[in-house]
Amino acid sequence: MALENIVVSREDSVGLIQLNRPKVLNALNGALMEELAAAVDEFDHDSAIHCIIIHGTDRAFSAGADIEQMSAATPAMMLENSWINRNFERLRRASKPIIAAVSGYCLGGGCELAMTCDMVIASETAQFGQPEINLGVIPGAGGTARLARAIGKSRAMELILSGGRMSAKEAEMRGLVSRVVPGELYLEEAKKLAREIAGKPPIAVRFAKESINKVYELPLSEGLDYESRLFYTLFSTEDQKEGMSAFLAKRKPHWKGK
Ligand code: DAK
Repeated sequence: MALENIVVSREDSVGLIQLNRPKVLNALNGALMEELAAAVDEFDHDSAIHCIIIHGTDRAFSAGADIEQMSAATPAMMLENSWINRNFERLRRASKPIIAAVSGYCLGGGCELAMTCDMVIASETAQFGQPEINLGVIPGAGGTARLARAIGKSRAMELILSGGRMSAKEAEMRGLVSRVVPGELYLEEAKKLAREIAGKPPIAVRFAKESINKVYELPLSEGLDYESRLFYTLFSTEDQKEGMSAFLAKRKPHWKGK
């Protein structure tokens, strides 16, 4: 597929996807979402890639869904042609970790995209918000569900109902982002984290991601059971034997992903 809306590259075992509609602040249209989900699928099935980064430009991660594409839509058109939700679901199902490296505007569907990723590294210039209310709608790709879980009901309510924005510093303080770094370093820091994760045993990374995401949605007792089943399963891997033998022998482990 010829890519017109994203740029895909790789650095060793890290897959990079840049949203590439800078003239409209990386507004998410159907074509971009299809390309993005396909690129994530491809990296997810590529055994040489162990971590994925999604980023935009310094000015904007993404200013949300393409308002021009949606403005004349009917409910039937939005439902039938639900390019956002269908493709967000493809991202959510990826087994490899996805880092959102966010700088500048991260609004509406852009904020929902960042929240669909597993971690967010933010530039100090990042601004988060769900301004859909100003357009006569509400967040529709996870904004009300995920933002309230991430930062608490009261602040999510305030942000979504007022259409206001949250600074990177506040997003970090409230747990929406894992780290805020100086503007010129956000992508480098995301790559550093991705390389670190890519150097860990792949099946354990996959299970850790699966467990955190699953358990986040379950009652605690069910979550604990789910986590311990994955934990026990890891004792069937060669990497568990290698990791523990290497520790005892005081040498570096060599992961096989088996
Ligand atoms: N869509 C289309 N174009 C956009 C855009 C967007 N979301 N955001 C910005 N642009 C375009 C602007 O129209 C402008 O184009 P030109 O005039 O140059 O042709 C260009 O990007 C630069 O923007 P500005 O001139 O406005 O730049 P400023 O720095 O002055 O302002 C801004 C930046 C981000 C504050 C402002 O552009 C803005 O307020 N943008 C809209 C932000 C927004 O309302 N985002 C939420 C969109 S609604 C779904 C589920 C969910 C969704 C959709 C479907 N389903 C279940 C199917 C999600 C909906 C949304 O995200």
